[in-house]
Amino acid sequence: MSSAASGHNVPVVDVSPLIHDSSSSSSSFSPTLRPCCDALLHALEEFGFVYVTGVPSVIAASDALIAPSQHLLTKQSRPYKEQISMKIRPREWRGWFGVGDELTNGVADLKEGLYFGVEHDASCEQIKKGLPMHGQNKLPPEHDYPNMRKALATYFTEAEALGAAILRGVAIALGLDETHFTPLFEPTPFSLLRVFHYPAELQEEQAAGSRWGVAEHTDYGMLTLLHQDDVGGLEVKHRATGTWIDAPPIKDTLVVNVGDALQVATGGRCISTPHRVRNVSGTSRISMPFFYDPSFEARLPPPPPHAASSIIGFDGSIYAKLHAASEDGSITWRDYITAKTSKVFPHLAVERDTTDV
Ligand SMILES: O=C(O)CCC(=O)C(=O)O
Repeated sequence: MSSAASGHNVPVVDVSPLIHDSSSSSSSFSPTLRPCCDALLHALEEFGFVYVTGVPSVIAASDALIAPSQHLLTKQSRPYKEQISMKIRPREWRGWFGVGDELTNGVADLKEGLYFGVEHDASCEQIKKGLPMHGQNKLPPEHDYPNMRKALATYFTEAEALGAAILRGVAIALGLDETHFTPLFEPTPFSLLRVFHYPAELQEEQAAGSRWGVAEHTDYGMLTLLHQDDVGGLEVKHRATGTWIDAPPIKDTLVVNVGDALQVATGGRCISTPHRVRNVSGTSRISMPFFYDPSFEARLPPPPPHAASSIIGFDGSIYAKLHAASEDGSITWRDYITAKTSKVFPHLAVERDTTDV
């Protein structure tokens, strides 16, 4: 059933009060700040998704990055893209992957894409220590795509600032200290950015419902900020009714959704909602999800004792199992993310120092 038919639509919230009002005392909050925070929380409680508007600098930065990425994915040959394959130095978890390489819930997706992470200098401590998922982003030659590395860095800065602002809003609406979530992201967030291309010609199996652009899943982290082009195809499961609703493109917005780790961190208040992508438009679709996630060594709070699945979430069993298996009952973002990544690209699995989950 479409969202129009079900009468449920993911809400649109103008988050400019959160961007412009950085006062740290609730007595000096602008009059629009609290209603904005409440509207955000309300959307994340009912849908786990919200469209955010009032973020022109983030939209401009995503436009600057999506244009060259789209050209690279849709116009270049496979051998050209293979020069920056994820299979080169796979531990770094960066570069291009082809259609069918990424699995969602064990099923190969009908999409190709690019993975980017925080940019690390070859001489940095993390690289010297050989930490997984650290490295330099693989980009096409500068003479073909001038300024792409700069556009990438600008987008990371903009998206991380927006992620922090939204979590501040969630904390305020929950009646917590506005910096409640901040320590998880210190010293620096371990964000990941993906650019996906859902080719036009792969629509047949998707129309039949036997394959997906991205199969049903929840996101594992804290917050996802998604730029989608104007093609459409994102579907979100509405918790109260269990129906799939469309999340169509809306100009000058980003789609923001809750991941499993934020669902746990809010005691189940914000919901990590199953979603999926089906491109049956006959046109290529491009999207760019940005995962605003804790620092690599951040300690993650355990799920509350005897947590119901409504708290640990759709895919939160990994989170709960890792906690149960750890000696002191605490796990790091590193434990969690490396457990997750080995499931989506089994052939690129990075080593973990935790027991199998
Ligand atoms: O491409 C999209 O619109 C959504 C992608 C997605 O679901 C994800 O990366 O988790």
